[in-house]
Amino acid sequence: MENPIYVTQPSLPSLPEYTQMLQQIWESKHIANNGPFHKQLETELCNYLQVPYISLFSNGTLALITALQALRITGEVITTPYSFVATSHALHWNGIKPVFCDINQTDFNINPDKIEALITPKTTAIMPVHVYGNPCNKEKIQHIADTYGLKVIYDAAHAFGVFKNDESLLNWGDLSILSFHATKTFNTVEGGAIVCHDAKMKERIDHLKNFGFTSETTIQGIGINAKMNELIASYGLLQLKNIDIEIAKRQEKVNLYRNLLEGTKGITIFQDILNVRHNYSYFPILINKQQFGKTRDEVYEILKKNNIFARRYFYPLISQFPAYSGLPSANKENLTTASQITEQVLCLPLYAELENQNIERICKILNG
Ligand code: T4K
Repeated sequence: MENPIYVTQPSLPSLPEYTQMLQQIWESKHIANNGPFHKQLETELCNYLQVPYISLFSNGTLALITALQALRITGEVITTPYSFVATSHALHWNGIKPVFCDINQTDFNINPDKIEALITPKTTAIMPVHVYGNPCNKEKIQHIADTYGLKVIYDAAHAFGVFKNDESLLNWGDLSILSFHATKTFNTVEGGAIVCHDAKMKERIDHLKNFGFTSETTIQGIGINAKMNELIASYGLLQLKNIDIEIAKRQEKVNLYRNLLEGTKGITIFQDILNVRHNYSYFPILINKQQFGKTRDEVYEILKKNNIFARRYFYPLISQFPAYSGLPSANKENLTTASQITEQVLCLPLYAELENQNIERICKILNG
């Protein structure tokens, strides 16, 4: 039996270089709480991502939870059911009701044409997700937000380094959050960030992620502990040095998949979007049983038998989990596109060190 192939595998920094950085941390004994590597990583990320302010977090979920706190969001928030469950959990942890909106067939993102009908007097914000790093329809979403006085928080967990028309997606809306989890294109083992537009908001977020402390003896607001430590920040600095190579290698893998699967009946593959610099975080395909002859789940199982662990991101829909399925907006009839895609999607293995021969093997299985 061949070695297992997982949906992803993290790229790791050079161990000798990391050891050197650890040596520095050991000597300084500054291991947490806004240390020198933490500050340096914030600065370097702002430069790389072309954003004005960034606040590092210990993971993306806490960044989401804190972003909602920072904007004092309450009531109802319109969001997508087609995401990782953390998107809605962050709302729930803030006592906010998620209101699920259907998605587009083309990019898997929230369908802006369906948002307005979901607005009630309790709606305070829209929380879209740039699914797989595909840019949301910023213009339409912002227009609705401006018309109804709503905030926009982008869950940009998949959108590290994605640009549209040379503009970073992370500058859209009121706040954007990132995840640096081990499974992401840019990983710091665990980690995340909030991107914001002004110094005052950055200060507020920095206080919130540090229990609410504004000075040694003053607390403003009830914060949480969501800080990134020096061991992780230094690891992040090394990862950032390699990020362009990481993205380029992923792009090569995606191109190979596209060449090998182009024309396979019943499998939909997706091409790059015009004027978008992608980060190739996932390689989703859609499997149409009528044309392909097998269901998505059958394909998933066949791959598994071959020691290939593709993942059904995102199945089930968030709205199908028991915690959310009782909400009126979870009704499948209002989520027809999301309900169809969640049954057809399969994310094939994708990571920088994935061997071409393994991609060929996966495609051979798919091509029968
Ligand atoms: N918003 C969105 C839209 C998100 O997608 C996510 C996270 C968040 C918010 C929250 O951000 P974080 O709080 O996580 O920073 C994974 C990740 O845990 C999660 O970060 C990610 N989205 C989600 C889409 O995928 P699982 O449960 O599928 O991960 P897991 O552990 O099964 O890993 C998948 C495969 O990756 C494994 O089969 C093997 C490989 N792997 C994984 C890890 C952790 C490795 O090779 N090495 C590793 O260390 O959720």
